[in-house]
Amino acid sequence: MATIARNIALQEIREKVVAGERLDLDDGITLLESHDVLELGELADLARRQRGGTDDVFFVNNLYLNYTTICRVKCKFCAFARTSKQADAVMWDIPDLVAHAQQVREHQEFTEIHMVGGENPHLDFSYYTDITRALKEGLPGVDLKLFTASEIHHMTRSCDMTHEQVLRELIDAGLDTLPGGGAEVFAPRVRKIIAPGKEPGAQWLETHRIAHGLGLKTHCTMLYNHVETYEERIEHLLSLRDLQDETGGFMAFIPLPFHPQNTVFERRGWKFSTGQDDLKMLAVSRLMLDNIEHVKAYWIMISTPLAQVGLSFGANDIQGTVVEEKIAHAAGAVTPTEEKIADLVRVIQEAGKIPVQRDTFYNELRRWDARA
Ligand code: V47
Repeated sequence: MATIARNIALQEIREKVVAGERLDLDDGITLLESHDVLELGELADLARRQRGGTDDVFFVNNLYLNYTTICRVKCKFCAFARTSKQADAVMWDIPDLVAHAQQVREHQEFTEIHMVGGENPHLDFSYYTDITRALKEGLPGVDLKLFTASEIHHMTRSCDMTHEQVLRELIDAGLDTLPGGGAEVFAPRVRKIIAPGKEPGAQWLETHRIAHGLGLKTHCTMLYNHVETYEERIEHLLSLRDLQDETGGFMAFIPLPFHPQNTVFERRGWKFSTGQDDLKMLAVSRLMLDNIEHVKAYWIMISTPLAQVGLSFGANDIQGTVVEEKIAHAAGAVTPTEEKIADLVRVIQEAGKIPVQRDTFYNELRRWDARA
């Protein structure tokens, strides 16, 4: 689009945002095509405030666990998965994993465990319910955010149960919420290239629909910066927005930039995302997802300095302390694997915002005053 036409289109979008009108596919594409990242940030922040957003910025004290790295799917973007024959494949015994989490808790009072693994073909369904129950009993008061929709789908196939049955049994064992992983990009064209062995995007959405129907609040993501077009990014966001209209079950959206190192795509010369694209994705997500309250600037994948700037581009959550992140680090993330609470607080305060430590469900646990 020529510059003048783009400026007119952006002006029309601004008018819609000011009037509180919903943005459509063309608006989303126009926003992504714009290089005026400051305008996008300002619009996103305006939209966030218009919908009741304040200066509060949330974070959670959380522990990441990966019960296995063994996965049958072989997604081309993934540097984390292993086959069971690889020497560095990981498969945790349940008591050892619980003991490990308990040890960490002796010096870090995390309130959430975020645990994902892979589509491991060697596990019975009882492993998943047993590990959930063991974590719940061994770590009282800790919210359990376990298993992506893709893992839930894998359980249904390997154990011949419906999604509802699997989710009911996991909830009964202590599951509190689903993380947003596995969504990637819903467009069949993209999935066929980057994740041909994964369930279709429609199934990912259906699994969350069922989870919401059972009373679970969940998370959603999009993996960008690979083969997808701007149109496919926006269509993905609109699918999430439609489901949210229907169920109201998503608590937060997290844009995830693809990291190419140690993946098939690295050998094809693919690059890490740039800061401009990361900020655009935060702003455009906030603008398009007018019905999802929280947008996370995931410092693990975009760096802490950029996540801080992201707080002026529509994000209102900086995710967490994240002890022991492995998925992004297997693919070349150069960020630390953990941030201390004091550091997150400083980053938020220096952005002119108010740090609020939350639990998984955005209940406030502690609030810091704005810096004088
Ligand atoms: O589904 C895998 C992505 C996801 C790579 O729910 C990669 O609050 C970049 O879903 N480069 C798992 N990304 C992580 C995830 C997540 C993260 C933070 C918060 C939440 C939440 C969820 O990571 C996968 C995939 O989309 N991923 N490989 C890679 N090379």
